[in-house]
Formats: sequence, structure tokens, C-alpha cells
Amino acid sequence: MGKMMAGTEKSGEHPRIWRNARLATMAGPSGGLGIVEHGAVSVANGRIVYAGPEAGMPAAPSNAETIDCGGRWITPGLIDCHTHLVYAGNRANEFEMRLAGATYEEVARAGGGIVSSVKALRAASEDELVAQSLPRLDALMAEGVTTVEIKSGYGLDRDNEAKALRAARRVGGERAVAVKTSFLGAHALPPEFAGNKDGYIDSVVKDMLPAIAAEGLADAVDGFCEGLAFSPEQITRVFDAAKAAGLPVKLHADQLSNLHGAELAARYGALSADHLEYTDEAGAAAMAKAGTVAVILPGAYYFIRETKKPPIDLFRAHGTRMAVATDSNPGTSPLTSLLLTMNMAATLFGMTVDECIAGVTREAARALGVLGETGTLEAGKWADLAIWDIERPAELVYRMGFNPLHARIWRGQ
Ligand code: DI6
Ligand code: FE
Repeated sequence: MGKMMAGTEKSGEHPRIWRNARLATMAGPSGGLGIVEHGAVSVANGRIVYAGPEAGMPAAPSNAETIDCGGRWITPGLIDCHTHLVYAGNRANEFEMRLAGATYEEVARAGGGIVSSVKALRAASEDELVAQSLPRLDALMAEGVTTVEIKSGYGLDRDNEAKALRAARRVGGERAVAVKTSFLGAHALPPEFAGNKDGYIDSVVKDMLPAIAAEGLADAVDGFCEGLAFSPEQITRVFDAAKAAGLPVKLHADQLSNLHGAELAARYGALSADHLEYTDEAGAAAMAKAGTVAVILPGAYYFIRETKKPPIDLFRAHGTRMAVATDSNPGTSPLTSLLLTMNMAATLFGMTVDECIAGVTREAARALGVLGETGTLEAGKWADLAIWDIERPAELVYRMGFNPLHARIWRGQ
């Protein structure tokens, strides 16, 4: 008895076994779903001890709790690897104006666009930000999400960017979910730097980034490389500063035009380059070579009624890894469903079921640099699981607005 207590300080930390399940382990050499028909997953201390055929499972410890899954499917917990989840207010008014025929410029003149979200975030306290962001996190988690990336980028000065990143860390702390943060100071030009993008980038690299890195608020550094945002030269300065601070980089690249952001990201060994609607073959090839993941964001494509699709065929041809994420943000993707996002990736871009599911598990983990810890069902990784009431994995991609989640397990609980 004493021996059992030694390994289980908390009552919830008994070893657990989920048996009579079908597994999509997302592991194995084929790169497919890694299906195990008569499978089991055993877990101890929050980590996977075994995931594979039930018949091959090592003998269970005597204090193990066994759960019969009744033939349900188990996938890795889902990962949303690109969100702007922490923001204040919303932009429904702007959406309404645009439906009534207003142009983007008219909306901006009426105080809309990213700057309106900047005003709202600056006016909100950290507590208010946390309170407003938690329902969005809860919506993602309700569909089996166990890891979420959250960016700053609506503060655009040192204190407000730090406030947003602290709020991001706090929402993670208040829920059973892992949060990875990205500092996106180079998202838009704040009003106080009007006409002076280089001056703002100075403040990003000399003031904001070092302070945020020193406080440990960012796990990575992101930027928006676009005519209406920052040039490749300006992004290069941000990436050099990130490197100096020891932080990995990622990039909003080639969303509205081809500034060769994909190649820039690859040159810096970026974890990911995201959006990529206008990426060309050289960009796809450079990303494959660098191991930079292509993060596909169909929500923004859909919501802004973009017509240029990301070059999925080129990514396939070059072996560029593809992840899929919500881009959850108030302006271009007010989306908090990773299941619907998979459906969009399949329907709008022709991604396969296997690509979509890998895109929200294994490849999303790779895009966050956490593939060694989660993203597949393999011994040694965190026990992050989603258990589904489905007959076949395609149902996760095929449905729209229906949630077949049966249970969500984060780090064994
Ligand atoms: N690309 C986008 O689509 C969003 N940010 C970005 O870099 C837009 C964010 C917003 O409009 O609030
Ligand atoms: Fe984004």
C-alpha cells in the first residue's frame, strides 16, 4: 500500500489504461494515420507508457484503472498551432459594414481594422483580457484541443504586448491545456508610429523583444510580412533580434501577395510559415529543405473571400510538411472550431483526410517545436488524447458544426 502511494501523490495519478479502442496513433514510418484496430493506451505520471495493439500490451500495474472505450477512436489531443485568441471586444460591426458594401478603406476610416483591436486591447485590463479569452479557449478545448498557440500583436507597445502575453500564459494556467506563446510585435503599425515603420521596428527589436524575452513571456517570435504590414528587410531585423534572444521564429508569409516570405522564413530555419496563399515553388522547396512547416489557415481565406489558394500540390511535391490551424482572430478569422477548420481545408483546398488530421496533430506539434512531447500516440510523450464517438476518422473532417468528442485527456487527466 505504501509503495502504491509513493508513485501517486494525487489520487488522480493512478496509472490508467484505455482499452477496446481504435487508435490513430499518427506515428509510424508511412506518415499516415498509424491505425491500430484493436488498440490500447496505457498512461502513468501523465505520460504514455504504451500505445498499440491491446494484445501486445505489457502487464498492467495492480493499481491501474482500466477504461473500456467500447470501440471508440482515440487520436492525439488536437493542437491549434496558430491563433490570436487573446483580444478584447470584437469586430462584428466591421463585418456588418462590409456586408452592407463598405470597402476596407471605409471601414478603416470609421476606426475599424487591426487598429480598433489595438485600442480595445490597450483599454482592457489583464483580468478583462483573460475573462474575454477563456470562452474562446473553452470552445477549442470542447473539440479535443490539448495544445494551443497564442500570439500577441494587438498591444503594439512594450507594456501592452507583455500584458497580452501574460494573459495568454494565464488562460493556459486556468485550464487543463498547454499554451505556447508567440510575440507578434511586428503585426501592424501602431498609430503613434504613423509613417515611421522603421522607427517602430527599432522599438520592437531594441525595446519590446528584449524585455519580453527577459520576462520569459514568449516561446517564439512571429511577424507579418506584407505590403500593408512589414517588409522582408524589416522582418529580417526582427528575426535577427529573436535569434540574439535565443527564440525560434515563424512568419505570416505570402498571405495577400508574394514578398517571398516563405523563403525568408526558411532561410532563418523558422518553425513555420503561415497562410502562404501566394507562395511559389521556390518558397515551397525552400521550406521543405529547411524543415519549416506550412501552416494552412482556411478560416482567413474563407472569411476575407480570398480566391488564391495555397499551393497544396507544390507542398506535396516537395515534401513540405503541412499543419492546419484556426488563425482565430477578430478581424479575418473569428473561428474557434478546429474540426470546422479541417473541413474547410479539405473542401476549399483539397487536402485529404489524412493530411487534415495530421495537420492538427503531428504536424501542428512540429510547427510548435513540441513534436518530442505531444502530437502522436507514442510511448514517452504526454498523454494528450481525444476520444471520439465515430466509426471512421473521416467523420472528423466531414461534419460541419457537429462535435463527436467523447472525452479529452490532457497529461493523463
Ligand atoms: N493576418 C491576418 O489575417 C490577421 N493578422 C495577420 O497577420 C488579421 C488580424 C486582424 O485583422 O485583426
Ligand atoms: Fe494570424
